[in-house]
Amino acid sequence: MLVMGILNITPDSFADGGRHNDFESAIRRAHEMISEGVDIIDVGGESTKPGAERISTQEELDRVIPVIKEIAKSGARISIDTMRSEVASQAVEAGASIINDVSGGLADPQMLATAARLNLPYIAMHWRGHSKDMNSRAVYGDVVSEVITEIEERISAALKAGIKKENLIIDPGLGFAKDGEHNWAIIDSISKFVDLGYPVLVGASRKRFLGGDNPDLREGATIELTKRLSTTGIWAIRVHSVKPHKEIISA
Ligand code: PMM
Repeated sequence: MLVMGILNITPDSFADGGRHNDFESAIRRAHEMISEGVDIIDVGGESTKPGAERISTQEELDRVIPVIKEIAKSGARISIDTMRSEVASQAVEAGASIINDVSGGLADPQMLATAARLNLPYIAMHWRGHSKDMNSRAVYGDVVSEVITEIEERISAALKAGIKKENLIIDPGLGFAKDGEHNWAIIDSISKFVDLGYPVLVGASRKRFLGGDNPDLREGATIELTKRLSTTGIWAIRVHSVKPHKEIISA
């Protein structure tokens, strides 16, 4: 199971603030993750936390492109966490080699065709709408079967757009239009997602359903969950801290 390390470049990600300091902090953090054995560094410039407002394409590019260019020099494998095809294209030019789209191609009508043209691994996450009002979409009869059906629809759309089967990765999208009960039901049935025949990425790290209002307190639960997921056949986990996850996987 691979470890994808999160590198969010949003104004609230680094304590010191300011564009230059954000850049320096991001590069420092990337090198730290590399020294800890990270497999993929997931660079994102747009917050998708519940309630988050969107930023402009230019703002997103200004945040991620310089950081990707710099990290790429180290030879690290980089994914770009974006819903925008323009950001995906420029990120790939800058050195990213995986596209991580939390909207599974739903936010930008050009995304699937762009991913097909770029011919790189494409992560399609389960998504029901933008973060601003996603909590109102957390309504399911049977969450597991509905999320699987909706992921299957995205797989069909991706294949139809020309994305190769071997480039497709799926993600159940924990915390995206899902409450705590929904997230746990999906985790309990993660083998059903693995059985779809595509690599599965799971992003649970420090999310609210792991308990507590302070994200730091959710870290222990995240590591426990990684231990549990490490025997399920999933492809990778997306986490904030790299070292403890690497350790628990190899323990
Ligand atoms: N979660 C967040 C952002 N990007 N990408 C994928 N593929 N899966 C996720 O679960 C996911 C993601 C939000 O978490 P963060 O605010 O801690 O980055």
